[in-house]
Amino acid sequence: MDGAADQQRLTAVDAPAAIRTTCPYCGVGCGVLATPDGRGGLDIKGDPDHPANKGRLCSKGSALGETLAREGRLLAPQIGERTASWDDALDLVADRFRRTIAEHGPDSVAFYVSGQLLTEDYYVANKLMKGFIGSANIDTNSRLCMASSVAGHKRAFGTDTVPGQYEDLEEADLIVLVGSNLAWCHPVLFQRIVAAKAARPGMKVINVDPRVTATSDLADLHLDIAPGGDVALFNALLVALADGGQVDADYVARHVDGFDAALAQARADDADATGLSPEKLSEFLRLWTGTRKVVTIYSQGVNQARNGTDKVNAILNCHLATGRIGRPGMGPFSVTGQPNAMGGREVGGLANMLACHLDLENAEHRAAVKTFWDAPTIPDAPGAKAVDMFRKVGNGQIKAIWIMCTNPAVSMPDAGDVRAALRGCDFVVVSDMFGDTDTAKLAHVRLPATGWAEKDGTVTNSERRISRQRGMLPPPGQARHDWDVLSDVGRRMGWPRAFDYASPAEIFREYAAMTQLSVDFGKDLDLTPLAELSDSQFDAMAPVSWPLRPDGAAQRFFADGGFFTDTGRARMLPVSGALPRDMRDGAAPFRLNTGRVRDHWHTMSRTGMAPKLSQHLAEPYVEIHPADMARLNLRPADIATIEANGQPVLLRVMPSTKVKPGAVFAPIHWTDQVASSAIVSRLTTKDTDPFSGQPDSKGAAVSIRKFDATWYGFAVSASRPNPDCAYWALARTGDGWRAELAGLRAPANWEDHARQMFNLPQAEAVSLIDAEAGLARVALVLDGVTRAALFVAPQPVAVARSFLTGALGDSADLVLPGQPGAGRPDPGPTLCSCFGVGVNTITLAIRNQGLTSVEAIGEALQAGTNCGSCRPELAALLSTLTIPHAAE
Ligand SMILES: Nc1nc2c(c(=O)[nH]1)N[C@H]1C(S)=C(S)[C@@H](COP(=O)(O)OP(=O)(O)OC[C@H]3O[C@@H](n4cnc5c(=O)[nH]c(N)nc54)[C@H](O)[C@@H]3O)O[C@H]1N2
Ligand SMILES: Nc1nc2c(c(=O)[nH]1)N[C@H]1C(S)=C(S)[C@@H](COP(=O)(O)OP(=O)(O)OC[C@H]3O[C@@H](n4cnc5c(=O)[nH]c(N)nc54)[C@H](O)[C@@H]3O)O[C@H]1N2
Ligand code: SF4
Ligand SMILES: [Mo]
Repeated sequence: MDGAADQQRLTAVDAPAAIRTTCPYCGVGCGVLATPDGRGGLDIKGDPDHPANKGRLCSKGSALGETLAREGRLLAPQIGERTASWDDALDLVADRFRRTIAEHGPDSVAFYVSGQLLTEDYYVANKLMKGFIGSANIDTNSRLCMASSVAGHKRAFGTDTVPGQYEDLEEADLIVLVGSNLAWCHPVLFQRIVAAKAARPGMKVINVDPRVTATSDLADLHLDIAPGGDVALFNALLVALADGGQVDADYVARHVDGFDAALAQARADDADATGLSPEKLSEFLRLWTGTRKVVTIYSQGVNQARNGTDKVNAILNCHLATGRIGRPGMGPFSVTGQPNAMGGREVGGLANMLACHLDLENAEHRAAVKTFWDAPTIPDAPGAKAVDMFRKVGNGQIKAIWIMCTNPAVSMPDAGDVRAALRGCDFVVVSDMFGDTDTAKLAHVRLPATGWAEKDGTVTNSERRISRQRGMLPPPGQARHDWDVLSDVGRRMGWPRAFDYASPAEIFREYAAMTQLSVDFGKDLDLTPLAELSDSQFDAMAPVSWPLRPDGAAQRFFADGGFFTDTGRARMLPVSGALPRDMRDGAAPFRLNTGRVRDHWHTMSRTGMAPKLSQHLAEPYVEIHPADMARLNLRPADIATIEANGQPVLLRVMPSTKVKPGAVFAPIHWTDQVASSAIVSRLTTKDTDPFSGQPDSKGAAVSIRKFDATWYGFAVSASRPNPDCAYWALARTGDGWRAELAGLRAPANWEDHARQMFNLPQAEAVSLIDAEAGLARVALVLDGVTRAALFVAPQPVAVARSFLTGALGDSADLVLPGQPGAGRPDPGPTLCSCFGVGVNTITLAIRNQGLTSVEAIGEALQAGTNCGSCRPELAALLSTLTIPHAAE
């Protein structure tokens, strides 16, 4: 194998071999060292040699070992409720697709895929749909994620090119984070910035976000921008750059078109749309105009908006006007969400793209792709973008859909409508690792997919770096790789030669060879040097970023122009900061902003398995400003009914001054598998950006009212409870489950209720019940130990949850008080997931040991010393505890 020393295996004497692979969560693309523990599990560490993370991992990456259980995995194909052979299932899929196409044409079928597929899976899906089925009806959850960035890049650069690399973040003097909660969503990049700022305190960070987040803690300046006000902000900046003599006239003259029109439009704009105080605005302008090395990082607060593409171009305009692009420490930086969002874009996974950054609307590009694939056909019109795709499923224009590696019943806007569309669809196929996702439950055929630890291939991260994911564990049951299943269907549909793939290496070689087309048409994506990799070289492939340079040095784009437009020049675009009317007038009565929490990944199918990741925020919630709570007669920990699209959602009320009055925030992660009614995407709008088709997931108009519970409950149980009440939410614990409960009518007998909910009909009930006061505590005991316990009160239940989640197995008299006995302190809600350290433990240590820094907390308790994801919260806790203390 050409002396390529088994790159992926680091064998130390007497130690099992660690396998190098890549984290399957966010677009940072961290390298992971996974060592089989001999018991079917893996020990997980950060890969010190991976350039993205240099050994770091965040809480989610660190807990990968807790997500490998077979429980819940789909182990065999299913047709309806019956288990089927692969042959039967795939014959059915191929036959139904073929028949539907024959009767109604190729546009009557669709694939809805995912930025979490590996490049090889994605490549085959795209080839099958566009080249052989002959429709462009393949779209992906990247439409909900990166589409506005793609459209903005293409408008300005002529291609979807991210100009910079991660080391620019360390080299910058000013980092502007726009609509990005990097601390929670790209934690390792955030930690890289934290370290750079600690080493160079002169470095400044600005955070542009309507709400205060964990990311704001690092910021020297937080701009509480009005929702959607980002275009006006960057237009104001463009004017300030022009008026302050900061425009790089030479760069613009040589490489940029459209400067005058963009500036004229910016001048016509009203900075009031930013909603910022004049002081904050001028501080922002002062810092940006006065700093040469600026990186502007942006993410879903930019992309997921009705004016998302314009936001992207407003940002790009400022970097183009100043020539601050593609040079060390400078540039716009769209960070990708999913691990392979970038790879999907490279292989043309979106309905309006071709593979290798070629354009579907270009006849020469289409012809070249068709020839390369030796394909019978190639569509000449873009397919349906995600929102339209499900609309067409709903109205019957699309009659068969294959959903792969995504959970649209939870993640699509107006998810209730998407569910109705799938219920009415003639033929729905779902490929997933799990058989009980909300989407899989709506499928006619369920196909078991291998997951992260089992599959092989490549992913491309935010900085265009391609890394290998390597399979380490055997596929459970009959699960198969997505590329393999897609190829099998391609063969069964009648194209045996085109889909005769035996390995991901083979697919990767074909794809790398195909990037010659990109080169031929003068585009950016060139992987041709990798087209000849042998299987073993592919196995051993080290992380590599494109364009490939023999010395492996950082590779940036556009410092000297070289754009991929027809003229070779970039385009600045005139973009208006005027808000669409409904944004200007404010969403009535409340504007719902949605996003992510630190320890969960999307619809939780994997992170929900990890006890460590399920304690930080164990219940779906909505952040509401106290002034709004007063208006709505809501108290802390009440439950609120949030309604839009005719769909009610129940969320726990979390008072917060981090959101503004009139705006509320709710995380996206809870599904019907873990909560009674908490899918926030039921509430979001189908309105999309006109250029990218990306839905506005951050600005739904919702109404809010108190949910009039007559009782509230908290429960712990060794096995999964089966709640029967209006409100419930479940989360894993180290020894079972915890549940938050509330109901409209109390059951007649709490002991019976508990036995039923916990499925422990034989258990002895030890209880304390005060029916008049509405109080009940029931411990269910088997063989002297508590197997489950239920705590009920007429108000939100006040018990020590972190104590109770570890108390199963104790006797009922220890559990029923709901608080730890003397000498056994209550650790409080978990703040550091890696070491399971609670808020109370940290607070006590700060008080008793006089700790004054995050580092000191780490030394005393280990908290914050592994992944560092909780460091912003430790800092916040320190400041709230130490400021009043100092004043005493
Ligand atoms: N822990 C965790 N990490 C993840 C994920 C996860 O599920 N969990 N998912 C990954 C994926 S796929 C993605 S796409 C990324 C997303 O990463 P981010 O984009 O950082 O995450 P979000 O929380 O969706 O939204 C970012 C912020 O946009 C703000 N915002 C809302 N409206 C506006 C506005 O009009 N202007 C501005 N400037 N800001 C606004 C919100 O208040 C929010 O704080 O995270 C990735 N990483
Ligand atoms: N309201 C609102 N909605 C949003 C967003 C928001 O901010 N607000 N964000 C949007 C964004 S940016 C994104 S990226 C989406 C994410 O939304 P989804 O893509 O729907 O969420 P996931 O939970 O990541 O779904 C991935 C599914 O694939 C399965 N899976 C994992 N690995 C494999 C595999 O190798 N093969 C197969 N076949 N299946 C696998 C998992 O079990 C899971 O069911 O949500 C979008 N929706
Ligand atoms: S930052 Fe965390 S979630 Fe993202 S790739 Fe790295 S370890 Fe995985
Ligand atoms: Mo995303």
